[in-house]
Amino acid sequence: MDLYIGNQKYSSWSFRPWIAMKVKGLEFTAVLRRFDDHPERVDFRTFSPTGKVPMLDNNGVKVWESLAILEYLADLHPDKGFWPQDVNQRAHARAISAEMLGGFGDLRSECPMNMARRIGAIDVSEAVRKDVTRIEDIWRECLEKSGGPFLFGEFCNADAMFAPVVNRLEIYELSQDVSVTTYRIAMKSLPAWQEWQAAGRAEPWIYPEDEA
Ligand SMILES: N[C@@H](CCC(=O)N[C@@H](CS)C(=O)NCC(=O)O)C(=O)O
Repeated sequence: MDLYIGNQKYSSWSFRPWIAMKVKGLEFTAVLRRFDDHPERVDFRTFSPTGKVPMLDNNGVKVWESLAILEYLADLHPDKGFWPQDVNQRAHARAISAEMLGGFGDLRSECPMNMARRIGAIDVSEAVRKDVTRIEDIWRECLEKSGGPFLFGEFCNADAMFAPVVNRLEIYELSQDVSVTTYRIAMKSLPAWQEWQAAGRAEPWIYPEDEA
């Protein structure tokens, strides 16, 4: 199984299925394709129908879109807890994952994920503040109901969908909420998180447009 990903420093959508596959112990090869213009640049459309990453290739079965990949993995491995077992929790996990996929555009565009950035606040718009408040509410409600350490107790696809947001809230100092802090500690203590972060930090490529 091959998972095509972008730069680990910046590619927030790639991070989502990658961390889920690592945490759930799946065997796969991560195929990194850099975004920037360089002499050996591969046109993303040669391997991905949308020209975007992530893209999963399971022996010729191609799945793109981060959330569709996570759904496919849950179908392939119903025993691995990619979604919560309880039907109501599963519905909640899917709802917030879909909200992440389609929403929080201001936060995503003003505050790019960056695994190598030093922590420090930047000026953000009121729209970003609203996104952050909504995320705090989502995480607080989930953690209070489940008791943590992850949104639904055990790590699941909803945690994968919000993983890049954990980085964004930290590096731009966007939240002082206690749920955000406790959730960040749990996420950052995952060996998978540390592996992705180390790889991102080791990348020499800097893209000014992603350096807020
Ligand atoms: N909705 C897509 C978003 C994918 C996406 O925007 N990927 C970015 C990288 S994080 C990309 O491939 N950008 C390359 C480009 O636009 O040329 C998903 O969830 O997978």
